[in-house]
Formats: sequence, C-alpha cells, structure tokens
Amino acid sequence: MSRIVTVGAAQTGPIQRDDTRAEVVERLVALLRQGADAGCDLIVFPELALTTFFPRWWADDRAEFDHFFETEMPGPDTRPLFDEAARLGVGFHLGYAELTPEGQHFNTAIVVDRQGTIIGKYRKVHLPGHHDHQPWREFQHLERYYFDPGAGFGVFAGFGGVLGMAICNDRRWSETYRVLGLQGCELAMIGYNTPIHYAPDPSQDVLQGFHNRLCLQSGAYQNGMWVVGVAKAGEEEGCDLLGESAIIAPSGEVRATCSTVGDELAVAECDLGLCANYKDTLFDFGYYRRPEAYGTITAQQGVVVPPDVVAALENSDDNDTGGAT
Ligand code: CDT
Repeated sequence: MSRIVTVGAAQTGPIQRDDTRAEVVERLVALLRQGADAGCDLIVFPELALTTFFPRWWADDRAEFDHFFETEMPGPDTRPLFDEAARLGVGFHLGYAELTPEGQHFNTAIVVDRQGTIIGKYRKVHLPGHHDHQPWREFQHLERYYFDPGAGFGVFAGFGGVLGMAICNDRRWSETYRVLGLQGCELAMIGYNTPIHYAPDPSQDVLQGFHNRLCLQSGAYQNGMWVVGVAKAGEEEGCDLLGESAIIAPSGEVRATCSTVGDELAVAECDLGLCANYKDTLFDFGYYRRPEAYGTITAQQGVVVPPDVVAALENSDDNDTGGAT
C-alpha cells in the first residue's frame, strides 16, 4: 500500500562566521516556503545548519566557541522557523550544535512535525577528525574536541512512517543504517558538512562525491529504506564543502539531486510503502540474518587479525618480494 511523503532536501550554501542566526534562519524559512509551494510534507536541512562549520578552527579554550551552540530549541532566533513551519503545515529536520544544561556539547539533529512540535532528537554517534590541534593541516576537523558522542540510533513515528536520523560521518558506517534498519526505519535523514579536501589522504579528494553516493545508496538498498542526504555546500571560510544532496529510494536508485553548491531544494515523492519490496523479500532480516555469525561486530572495536593468520603470513613464501633478476 502506498504511503507518500513528499520530501524536500533543502541544501544550503555556505554560512560564514559573521552571518547571524537571524540571517541564516531567514534563508531556511525561504527554503521552507519553497518546499511548501512544491507540495512538500517534510523539509530536510543539513548538519549544523545554523552556523559555519566551526570545528575547522582550534580555540585554546573550548568555551570560546560556546556561542555557536544552542541552549534551547526553539530559542528566540529559531522560533520563526518553527512558527512558519506550523503556519505552512510542513515538518522539518534540522541539524545544530546543542549545549545541554549539564554542560554537554552535542552535534544534534531534530525532526519536527507539521504542528511545529519536536518528535525526535538524535546526537551524532561517529565523531570524525581529531581532538588535538594539528597546525600542519590547511584546516582542522575538531569534532572530537568540541563534541561529546551521542549514545545511539533511535527511530521515531512521524509522517505516517518510521523515521531515523544520522549525521554526516555516520553515513559512512554500515552499522548506522543496519541499527536503524533493525528498528524498521523507512526514511533516514542525514545532514552533512563534507570538506572536499581530506588532509590525511588527499587522493580521496576527487572521490568525495563518489563516496558520498556510494554510502547513501548502499545504506538505502541494504536496509530497504529511503535515505535523504543533505549538504551544507560551497566555499565556507575558504574551505570547499561538497554539495550533491540526494534523495535515494529503497532500491538504491537516486530520485532527486541538487546541482549547485548554494541554497537549493530537491524534491521527491517518497513512497514509504516501497520499503516493503526490499524489507519483506531479499532483505527480510527476520528470515535471513545470522546474528550468531556477527558477534565480532559488537564484541570488538578495532581490527584484530587472528594470530594463526599472522603466523601463516610470517612463514609464507609470498612475503619474499624477491627482486627482479
Ligand atoms: N561533518 C562530518 O562528519 N564530516 C566528515 C569529514 C570527514 S574528514 C575528517 C565526513 O565524513 O564527511
């Protein structure tokens, strides 16, 4: 049975350091209105959609950057977004930096229903980059310094289906989609800020777009869910961020894309009923999965090559690279 949710992937262009929250929220409201005109039920905004991607800078005192964090949601600056969404009867997903009353810092996303009520919150699990100042880099990626890790992946009832969220680097990990998939997720919303330049291995720079699609498409297909990947894109404070926001069907097919690196909306009619075509057949988890064979995934964090394999390699003739004669 079809259950159509019309989704708008609301990519934003760059947000500079001096842009005020009010200016940014005005841009988000404009995208919201564009989405309402296009018949959208749900608009998906990027990761850290209210500010510049501040983890690219080091601050000796982390608290210097607390002004990039929201202490309430909605707060005075974000209230107009909630009010306009409720007036239009359109829901939205929003990524932002969250500072809790207990002093914890999270990279957070929420989903808001058509009445303007928050129905789900997610805190980023996989924090990429590094925790220390590395001046050799063109720019820093200090998420491990500024944020605390979230506890896990939940799902939420909304828009007639089962919704899930993940944030940026989470999309590169197959565990993210599978944990959502095991809870019946039908539509995963994933905002991102992906610098094109990857300092530890610049050979990956030209592959950023390919890797983005590869992850979103395989995650969607292998779990029979819609995946909405939404970028903050373009040149932000001298750092080039990937665009290429996309809406992916449970078949793994791309249904809508953004073509610029600015504020842009890509719209697709997402039939949540289509998820069953995959969840109830090839990826019928209950029938086919073999959790007893997957214990290593939760028992172990890093790679452990079994000792017998290490020994066999050490004794192998294949270790003798020889020399051309
Ligand atoms: N925001 C975010 O998670 N960005 C990462 C960059 C990885 S390189 C440190 C990403 O996976 O796109």
